Amino acid sequence: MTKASMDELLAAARNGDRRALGRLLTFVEEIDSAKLTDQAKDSKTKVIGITGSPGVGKSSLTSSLISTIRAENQTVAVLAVDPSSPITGGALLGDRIRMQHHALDSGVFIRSMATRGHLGGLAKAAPAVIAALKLVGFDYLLIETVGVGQSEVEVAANSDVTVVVIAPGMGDSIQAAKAGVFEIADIFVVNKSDRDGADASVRDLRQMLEMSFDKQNTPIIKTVATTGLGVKELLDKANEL
Ligand SMILES: Nc1nc2c(ncn2[C@@H]2O[C@H](COP(=O)(O)OP(=O)(O)OP(=O)(O)O)[C@@H](O)[C@H]2O)c(=O)[nH]1
Ligand SMILES: [Mg+2]
Repeated sequence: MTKASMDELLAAARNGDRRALGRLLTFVEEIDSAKLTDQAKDSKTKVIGITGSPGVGKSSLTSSLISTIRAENQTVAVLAVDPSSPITGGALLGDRIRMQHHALDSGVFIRSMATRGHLGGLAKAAPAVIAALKLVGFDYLLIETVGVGQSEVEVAANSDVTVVVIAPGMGDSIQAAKAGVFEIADIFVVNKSDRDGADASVRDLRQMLEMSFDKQNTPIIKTVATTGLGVKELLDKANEL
């Protein structure tokens, strides 16, 4: 594809042409991202990375964030990165089902990517796709990845705000500490706070943060992604940072 036709696709995508946007992203997946990333650096898009262990509710939270963002008449793109691991191999389908009620909304654009063997975290082509979505000018870009080691770091590098999601009773706060997630979390979310143990998780996290060198003030927000409880607070906090 020539530079001219790429610019045409970008222009059409900016005008809300979803088919052009789809083609643009397929194209940018093939090219070197450095130039696009540079072009996108002045973008006003707020990029929120959402990571955490399998099943903590990242997709549900993403879906709830979409509703909250749309209620404020803002536009949002979502990049759901499928870890394509045997454990969470069904994630892509599950995500589609969870998010499909947003599919007909012209202010929402959802793209899934496979990691294609790239070790943990973001797909190799993700930075280019992220840059393209920023260039198109969505108000928000939400990036969901499963937190498996390297991925959190990659999400953080590509996001303005990194949200680390845990759920009560999964030993996650301890895991978070081990995995060095503290380094990259701008906000912790204790999702599934309708379940027992949410307050204990918040306490554990707070205690660990207090012992840390420079993370004492990291916000911890309780959410119930399935009902939307706490999600507006999360979005407001992300906008403050
Ligand atoms: N009780 C309760 N269940 C929730 C909440 N949020 C999500 N769930 C449920 O938890 C399960 C997993 O939710 P997902 O949103 O798919 O979690 P995920 O982190 O995206 O999962 P993977 O993408 O597979 O890593 C689903 O059955 C959700 O309905 C919550 O706040 N409370
Ligand atoms: Mg998911």
